[in-house]
Amino acid sequence: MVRSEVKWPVRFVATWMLLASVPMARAAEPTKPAPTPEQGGLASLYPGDEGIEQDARVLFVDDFETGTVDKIGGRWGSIHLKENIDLSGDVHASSPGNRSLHISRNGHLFTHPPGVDVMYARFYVKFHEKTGYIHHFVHLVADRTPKPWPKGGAGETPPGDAKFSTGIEPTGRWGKFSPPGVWNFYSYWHEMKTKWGSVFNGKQEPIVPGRWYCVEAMLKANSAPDKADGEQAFWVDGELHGHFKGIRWRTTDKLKINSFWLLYYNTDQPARHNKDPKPDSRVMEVWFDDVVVATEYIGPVHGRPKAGKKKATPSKSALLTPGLLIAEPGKTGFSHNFERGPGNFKGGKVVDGGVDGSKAYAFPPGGVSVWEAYSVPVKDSTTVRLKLKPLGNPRDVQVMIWSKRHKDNCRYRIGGLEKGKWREVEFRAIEARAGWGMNGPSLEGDVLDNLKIFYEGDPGDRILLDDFEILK
Ligand SMILES: [Ca+2]
Ligand SMILES: [Ca+2]
Repeated sequence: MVRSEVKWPVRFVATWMLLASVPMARAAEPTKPAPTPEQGGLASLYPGDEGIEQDARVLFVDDFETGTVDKIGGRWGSIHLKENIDLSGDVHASSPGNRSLHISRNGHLFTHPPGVDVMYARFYVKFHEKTGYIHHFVHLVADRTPKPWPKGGAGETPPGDAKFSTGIEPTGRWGKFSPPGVWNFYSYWHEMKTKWGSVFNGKQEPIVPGRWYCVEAMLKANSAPDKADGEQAFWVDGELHGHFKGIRWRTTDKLKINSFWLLYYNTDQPARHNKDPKPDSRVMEVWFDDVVVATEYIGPVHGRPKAGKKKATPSKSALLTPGLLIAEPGKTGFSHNFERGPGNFKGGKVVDGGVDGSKAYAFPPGGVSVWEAYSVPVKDSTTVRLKLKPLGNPRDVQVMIWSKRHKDNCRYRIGGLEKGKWREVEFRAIEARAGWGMNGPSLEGDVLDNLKIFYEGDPGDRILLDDFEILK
């Protein structure tokens, strides 16, 4: 389900401001080509990973050597179920450090390196000796309109200009392998085979529970919208275990790989699917370490740091720095606060009870619409921002925008409204898409000059609308 989003959380804003104030180590220019996988990858240039974060080809690093779990969550940008996450002294044999990240049951870290056309992600991982089967695992994601947190989308085929993703995941292959199973890719893109994604099998080598592994996944976008030359590959302990070619991941070069999701997601579903004979005896715990995300092959940690123990360095990450990943909303093209009447808004009426004691516009399930009040060409930066407060319990709140270009309505769904509470809703015009399932073309290249909001509810229900803005 597509969620509407409020503005970035204060915690996140505080984090990037803090990082922005810290002088970052200047990235070294790459002086020679990256070593191939056979030559040991980028890691071979940085014994013990020491200084690897300063390589211009490296996008993000975390060795979990510094900071509390809260601090680590802050530098990634998004942490989920942090009460299940702690730091452990259990490290892999070639670890240059002393700590790893330990997750029990469920949890994740999520970050946004700068958008690229090819991403490599290397991490060390160990599953508990008594691990069960795992539902979903580590993902690389391309998202045209990224948020600080991961979005849902299970069971939805993403439009080719909006999103694609791949997960490097253990699978039991319907009970053929004992937990956690064998590695495979689980991928979502506009040409995937079923609405539940496509599976890419690699070398069917069972993962040994309780043993550390170095896993690396590569995701490479197709070189042009009409070319099916995208790829993905994965390595286990530096050995290539799967390489898949001929994939048309995207239909526009504007869609970049820009998110890394260290995910540990468990439900009882995989135990059922794999007919686990003893699901109650399983211990769902995992350890991660030495995460490096780059534009070239990284490879396992090579040798020891010159200084003995690696000097702890903070990770570098874009952390959704405004303007870096996605065009910032532009100047205000139109705004209306209902203090001087309804303007061109129709379908309801101006009432008291607006934001901060002001006026608002109350509208019934049939909706509020506005026409001929603004005319803004739709670019990536074009943003709709407004505030809503339901007085009842509305269902399926939808924004509908008529597209002259597609001769169809484009839609955007607003979820999570709470009775009696103001909520700021903000979305990009290109997130509105034609078709009931919002899987048609987007408003990109169109002109935004109308909008309607409607919902399901009792005839007497009302939603208050205030502080309506169109940003160019
Ligand atoms: Ca470590
Ligand atoms: Ca107002």
